[in-house]
Amino acid sequence: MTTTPVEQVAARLDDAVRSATAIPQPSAGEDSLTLPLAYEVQRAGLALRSGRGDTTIGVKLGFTSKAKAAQMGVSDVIIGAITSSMEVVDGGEIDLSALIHPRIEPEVAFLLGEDVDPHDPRSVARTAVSHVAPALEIIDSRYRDFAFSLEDVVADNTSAAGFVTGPWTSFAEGRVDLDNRGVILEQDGEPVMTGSTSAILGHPEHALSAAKRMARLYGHGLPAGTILLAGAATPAVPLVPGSRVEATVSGLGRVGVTATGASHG
Ligand code: 0L1
Ligand code: MG
Repeated sequence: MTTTPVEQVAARLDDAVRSATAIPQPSAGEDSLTLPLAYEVQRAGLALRSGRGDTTIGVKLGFTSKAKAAQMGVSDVIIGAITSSMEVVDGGEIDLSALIHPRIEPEVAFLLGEDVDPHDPRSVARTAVSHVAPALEIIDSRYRDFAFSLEDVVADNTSAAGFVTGPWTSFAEGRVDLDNRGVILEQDGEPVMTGSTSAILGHPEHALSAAKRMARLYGHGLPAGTILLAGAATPAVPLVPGSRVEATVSGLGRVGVTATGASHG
């Protein structure tokens, strides 16, 4: 069967996910991508996952911290999808043998209680949020050395590999203040990163309008039930075999996961 260049890159990335084997970056070879094409690759990859019953259940933003955006030389966030197979229960285990060189970062997650129409200016993501939770995101670039261009990482579904959400708090108007909340990331009971929710676009709620804008631009849906990972509050750390990682977001609570097995990296 004839496949397009977009489908070929998507298939290579999908194989990399399923075999937990790093591949060369498209930007390093003849498959160099523009940003719109990179999002097409991302969509094609999600279609392959969906064909295996791995459905999209949310979206995530990347490059939401000024430091990370500056490091990448970009001025806007990126959007990816999180799928059912990526979800790990709070307090549960993540098997590193299915991953390449995983890292973990503390985030804030929102749950949409109502549909958001990315194309309707009257549809406001913030008012559609029903709950908020502390979260952990596991990122695992499918590229060698965890190195990539902006287009490479978009094609790779923004390195999305896993996520854990902690206890959900009702997001009644004005009741949950997410401004400049302290965030601690602990590994085996020892703090390894500290930060603030203000590292997420200045305020995690800014991620809601950003996600709506990016969803409109790049064809993501935001139906009721969507989990929205707003972005990292600290830099990511390597996920060490056997370790227990917990994140605390002041005022929201704790979320944790234990790493089992050994990654391929
Ligand atoms: O979730 C993130 O902030 C990661 C976005 C992609 C960049 C990376 O893999 O570090
Ligand atoms: Mg993240």
